[in-house]
Amino acid sequence: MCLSAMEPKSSALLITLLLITYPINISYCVSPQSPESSPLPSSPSRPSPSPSVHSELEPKQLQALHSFNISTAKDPCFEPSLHNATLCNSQKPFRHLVSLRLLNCSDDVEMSLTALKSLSTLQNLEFLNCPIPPVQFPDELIASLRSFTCANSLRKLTDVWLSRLRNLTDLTISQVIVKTRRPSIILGNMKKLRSVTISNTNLTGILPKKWPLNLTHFDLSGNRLKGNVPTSLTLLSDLKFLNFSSNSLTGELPSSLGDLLSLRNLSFASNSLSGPIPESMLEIPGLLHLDLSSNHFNGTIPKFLTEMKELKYLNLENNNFHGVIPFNGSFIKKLAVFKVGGNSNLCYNHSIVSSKLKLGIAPCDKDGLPVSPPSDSLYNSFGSSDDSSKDDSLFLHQALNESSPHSQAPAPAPPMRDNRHELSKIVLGVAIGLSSIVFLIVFLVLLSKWCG
Ligand SMILES: *[C@@H]1O[C@H](CO)[C@@H](O)[C@H](O)[C@H]1NC(C)=O
Ligand SMILES: *[C@@H]1O[C@H](CO)[C@@H](O)[C@H](O)[C@H]1NC(C)=O
Ligand SMILES: *[C@@H]1O[C@H](CO)[C@@H](O)[C@H](O)[C@H]1NC(C)=O
Ligand SMILES: *[C@@H]1O[C@H](CO)[C@@H](O)[C@H](O)[C@H]1NC(C)=O
Ligand SMILES: *[C@@H]1O[C@H](CO)[C@@H](O)[C@H](O)[C@H]1NC(C)=O
Ligand SMILES: *[C@@H]1O[C@H](CO)[C@@H](O)[C@H](O)[C@H]1NC(C)=O
Ligand SMILES: *[C@@H]1O[C@H](CO)[C@@H](O)[C@H](O)[C@H]1NC(C)=O
Ligand SMILES: *[C@@H]1O[C@H](CO)[C@@H](O)[C@H](O)[C@H]1NC(C)=O
Ligand SMILES: *[C@@H]1O[C@H](CO)[C@@H](O)[C@H](O)[C@H]1NC(C)=O
Ligand SMILES: CC(=O)N[C@H]1CO[C@H](CO)[C@@H](O)[C@@H]1O
Repeated sequence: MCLSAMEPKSSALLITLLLITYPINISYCVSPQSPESSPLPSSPSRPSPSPSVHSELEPKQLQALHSFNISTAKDPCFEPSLHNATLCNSQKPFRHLVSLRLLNCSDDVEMSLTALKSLSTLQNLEFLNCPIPPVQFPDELIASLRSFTCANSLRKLTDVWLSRLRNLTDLTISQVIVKTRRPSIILGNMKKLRSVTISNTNLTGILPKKWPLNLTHFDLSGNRLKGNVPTSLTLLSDLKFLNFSSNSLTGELPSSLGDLLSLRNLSFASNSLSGPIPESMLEIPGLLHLDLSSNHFNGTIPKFLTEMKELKYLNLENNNFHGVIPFNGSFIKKLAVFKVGGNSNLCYNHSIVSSKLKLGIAPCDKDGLPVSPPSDSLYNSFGSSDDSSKDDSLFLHQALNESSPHSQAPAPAPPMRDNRHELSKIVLGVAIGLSSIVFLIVFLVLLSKWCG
């Protein structure tokens, strides 16, 4: 008698199963948050105001700030205005500026050579959203600058103008046109660089063969760079962050890419690169973020990726990879982002990876080839003796395999997804769900009366 309680339960189970298999996600994303930090670098940390209030900013520097429309009503060394950030050293009798950030300035601000000359104690200079015309920097300022940022400012920069800034350790340029035929003109002279961002600048030409060897952060994304990735890039053994995404790079990655032992984040996304993922990459112990999406990479996906303990982000979608992916479900679930869709010859082993993960690729057949996506005719031929379609028979084979004792995964979701069918299925599902809840309640009431 009490066994009949199974019936509503199993229909509820059926509904749950139906609902679980609905979401269609080409990519598997546990946490879809954007991994990017703000494109604008943060300013150096500000020392807390010291009690020596009587030391003030050097008068010529104060005058220069005034000429830039920066309010000097308050001592800029103690109470820097919010919008035009200033940072001073603690020299006596006068303090000097070491850092200046010009943010959202009006386009009529004039920066005279005299004013800039007086600022040659600056080590950091930032222009953020300052559409003023390009300015000429005096030699004294160029000698002192260590860090220069120009984001959506100064309208246009040239390679010759930039190449004068030889003492820089940090260079950030974004959303500005940079005129050059060869990026080596810019980077060739700046031997002390540690961090370079030249992003969204319509930079053209080929990548340099010589690099500043102490680079740790290198971002040339969103430009029009062409040609190969030179092998000499792999000499940058301190490099932690490399982003060459959204350019027009071609050819194969250098086979010595694994020499970049300090690498954490790597992106070559959205180029026209081909060939395999270099085997040497298995040497990179701390790789966290790997994005090779939207290229023409081919070959199989190497198994060593599963041994990368730190890996959190893996995007290989929209390439020409083939064969069986070497990952199991627990590896994939450990990642924050995993994308392999858009590789038509890639497949997953259904006895190792559940079809519930929605990887956007087909399951493999016995020979490690993707089972072609079954067509609507499957449902028509189901039950009929007509078994002429090879694809359909493969799919049936697949469906049988899924329920074998090897596999913990439930039967695969119907692979064809038609919106009209989805809608009517939802309506049906809701109807079944509601009626079984009603049935369950009635049943429980009856049961409690009968048992009590
Ligand atoms: C590096 O990748 C991780 C993981 O995707 C991400 O959280 C982090 O913000 C990235 N770092 C930089 C500097 O982009
Ligand atoms: C600068 O301008 C941007 C965009 O116009 C705005 O979002 C931002 O709040 C401004 N910042 C300041 C400090 O005024
Ligand atoms: C770089 O800095 C050094 C020491 O401060 C200085 O002697 C040299 O002239 C600077 N170089 C340039 C190109 O300004
Ligand atoms: C780069 O060129 C494209 C197309 O010509 C243009 O839409 C874009 O605004 C340019 N980028 C910059 C930073 O001007
Ligand atoms: C590179 O870094 C090393 C070690 O920090 C340092 O000795 C060397 O001077 C740096 N080279 C340049 C060109 O700054
Ligand atoms: C590389 O830069 C692009 C655009 O500038 C950005 O969308 C992407 O997240 C960056 N990738 C990494 C690994 O930082
Ligand atoms: C990968 O592509 C390259 C160049 O496009 C080609 O020469 C090579 O044969 C391809 N390799 C495989 C395994 O498909
Ligand atoms: C999944 O793959 C990882 C890495 O290859 C391995 O360490 C782990 O034992 C595998 N887990 C299962 C359940 O097979
Ligand atoms: C899938 O995995 C099973 C169990 O590890 C293995 O026996 C089978 O050969 C694999 N199939 C393919 C196509 O790699
Ligand atoms: C040179 C410069 O950036 N001056 C700006 C300082 O901030 C004020 C107010 O935000 C702007 O009006 C100035 O143009």
